[in-house]
Amino acid sequence: MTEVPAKKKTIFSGIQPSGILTLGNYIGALRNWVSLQDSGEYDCIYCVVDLHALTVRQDPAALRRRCAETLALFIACGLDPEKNVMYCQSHVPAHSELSWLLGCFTYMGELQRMTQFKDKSQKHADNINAGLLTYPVLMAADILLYQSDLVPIGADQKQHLELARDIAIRMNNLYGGLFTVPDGYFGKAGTRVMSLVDPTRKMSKSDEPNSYIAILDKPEEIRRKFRRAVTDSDGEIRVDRENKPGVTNLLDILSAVTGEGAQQIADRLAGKGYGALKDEVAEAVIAELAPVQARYSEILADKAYLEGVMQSGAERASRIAAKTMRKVHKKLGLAPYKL
Ligand code: ATP
Ligand code: LTN
Repeated sequence: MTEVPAKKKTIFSGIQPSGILTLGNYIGALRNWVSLQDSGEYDCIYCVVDLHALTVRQDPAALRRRCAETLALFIACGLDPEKNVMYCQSHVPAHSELSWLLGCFTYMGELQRMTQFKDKSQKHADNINAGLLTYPVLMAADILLYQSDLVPIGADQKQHLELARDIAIRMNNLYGGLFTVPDGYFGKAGTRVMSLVDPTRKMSKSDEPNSYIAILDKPEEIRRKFRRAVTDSDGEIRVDRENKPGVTNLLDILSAVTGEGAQQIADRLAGKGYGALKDEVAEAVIAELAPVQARYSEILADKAYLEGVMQSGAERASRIAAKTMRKVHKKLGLAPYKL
């Protein structure tokens, strides 16, 4: 008897094309996505979530460009479009459609207490649009559409994933067996890369350029940004997250890139000045990013290839999504139709 291979678990994750991807995105997300792909244990779906990016004002030309660039960067970081489904969210209309349906099963109170909604409402006080409030519903749609088992995310997205689970459980109770209830998948602890300007905040692509290292920054720029990174005035290289967030962040970055323990690096560099640490981090990051940058230029130059990847990714995603949508239509009682 031939054995039927067990169905692999489905992984889904997304990144907003809201800016140039940073070293934080690379260490905290992309690099982990590549290891998940390489493990061969999962069916992975990686999405450029352009609809989410529209919750804050975007320049249309820049947004259009960044979608393709973000996909090119996925590939440059080592994600293989043959092994994973990779595409742009807006190319699969089922995301928006399911988002509407899930919204009818989500309570205002649940959305209003989301930390990200409160933060972003403060940050964009002149544009507190409904999309900012319903952002987590669209994210739940992304995840539930593919019956995802695992969702690799940073700690900041935990609350949103909890909500996706609550919506799935609520609808499963009402209609029976609609959605897989997803679990979060958190990479190694301590891989939160902090801002170079304010090391108590996370490095973020929508912050000012000096606060982040972009994956595509030139070596000279990387050296300059690390050289001016905020540290402290006691001059001692040691791991101390509370009192020395700047120095600890540099040690963590170096550790994440080289694999040497942060404590070990601190011991090795003890007695040296911050300049030595900054130079070492800069050179290690430059070496880590060099091959990614080289591949990126090649991929971006081949427009036809990139368009093909986008197109076939969207087609593969649409086929999986259509299965869930048929089930949802049927169970919710929407009138049957044939296309
Ligand atoms: P924005 O600044 O637009 O809010 P962002 O830079 O915070 O964006 P996202 O697109 O929200 O990035 O996140 C994409 C993925 O990268 C998420 O899984 C997130 O956890 C991870 N990530 C983002 N910034 C960091 C960071 N500084 N350290 C570790 N992981 C990060
Ligand atoms: N909200 C996430 C991006 C995101 C996402 C998703 C992540 C949108 N949809 C689905 C995982 C699964 C963020 O800001 N990092």
